[in-house]
Amino acid sequence: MERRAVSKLVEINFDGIVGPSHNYAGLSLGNIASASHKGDPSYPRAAALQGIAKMRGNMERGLAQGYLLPLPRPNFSLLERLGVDEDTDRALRAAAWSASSMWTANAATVSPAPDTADGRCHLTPANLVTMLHRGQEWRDTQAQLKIAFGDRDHFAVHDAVPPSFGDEGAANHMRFCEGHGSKGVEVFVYGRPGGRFPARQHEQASRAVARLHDLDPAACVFIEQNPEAIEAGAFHNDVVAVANERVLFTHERAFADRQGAYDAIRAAFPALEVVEVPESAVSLAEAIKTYLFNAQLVTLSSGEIALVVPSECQESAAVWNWCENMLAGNGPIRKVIPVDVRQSMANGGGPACLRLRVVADPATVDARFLLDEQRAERIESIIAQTWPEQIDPADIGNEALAKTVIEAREALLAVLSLDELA
Ligand code: SUG
Repeated sequence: MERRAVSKLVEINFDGIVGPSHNYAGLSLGNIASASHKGDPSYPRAAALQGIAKMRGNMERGLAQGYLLPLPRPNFSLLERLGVDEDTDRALRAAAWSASSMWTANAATVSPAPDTADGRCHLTPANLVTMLHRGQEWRDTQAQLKIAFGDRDHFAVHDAVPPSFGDEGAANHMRFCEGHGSKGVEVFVYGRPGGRFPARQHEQASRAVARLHDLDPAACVFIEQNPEAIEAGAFHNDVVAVANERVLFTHERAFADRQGAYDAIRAAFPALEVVEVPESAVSLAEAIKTYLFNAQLVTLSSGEIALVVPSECQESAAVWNWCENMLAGNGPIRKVIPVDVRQSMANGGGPACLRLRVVADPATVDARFLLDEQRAERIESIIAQTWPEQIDPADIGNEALAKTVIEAREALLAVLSLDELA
């Protein structure tokens, strides 16, 4: 009986649906794409449809797919608490309008049931305290997690780790395992402050999450991110490394102590297979520009491992040559699949940023958060009808736009029967 229950565990990717207020406000210091697109017009409808197309693609590949809903924006309570008025700096106002919850890799850290002492899947929302516009997310995110994963026999949803220990969730967390349903080794990657850009993941936050999830200390590894990578724009570790089952796909310069990091993971997980991209083939700068590592590394139903990369990777000779050479060899990654998420990419969010991985039996998850053909069509149709086509930076703060954004989200909640999130 027990064995049968365990075999139902699969990886479900919960993508963030891009919210109707998606815009480019240049809010994230250390995130090069966000800074360089500051002030550009944004296209929320196209952005959200790109996201749905990515989800559909993964669903068609046989992968279990879920989603999380956009959070309520503008956040009037934040505007009030900051005393924002007409003369206030635009960035402060824009924070309350940010659609940044789309990047659900920062929604929470997830420890699947086989890894935890009580045999439940544990989720800790990320406090995201380093950035004002992200720090407003966690309570509303937690409210959704409590509904989606409300079955207490199978899930535990915690409160965020208290400040000042910055926690950015799954973007700085990797899990190694023989199969998603078997016990894994969880790797927490943190940054040390002191550089030009903020180190958004604090070691103490990572350690607190591991304790809260009651993980086996022998199956936890804590690794320092390379300060040079943060300096080059890798504000989260998932910009330079990604893991799936036995495979670590990483840039040579992702970790402060490269060999020490591999050795530490291998000591806890001897089957580790490292696919490392050397600086000589793809520079750190090129990796960050194309987001080669901000890819979804997934196991297809055939058992093959595929890398779902941003289409920007195809436009870089260095990156694409490396991918082609890799496929010509006989390494563990057998397919590279480009997807167009350009609207998200321009704010520093690739395919991996847009999803939160949860290993669970889909039957234990609230079905209103799971994608199927019918829900995909409904979501697309609401987006096509109600999401603003374009937002110019000067529109942020505009009352008519606020009304459009609020109504668009409410229409989506209604069609998914999730009005309790209104
Ligand atoms: O937190 N960008 C997000 C991108 C998050 C990417 N997530 C992962 N790597 N997992 C961030 O920096 C930009 C918003 C703006 O500038 O308008 C932003 O928040």
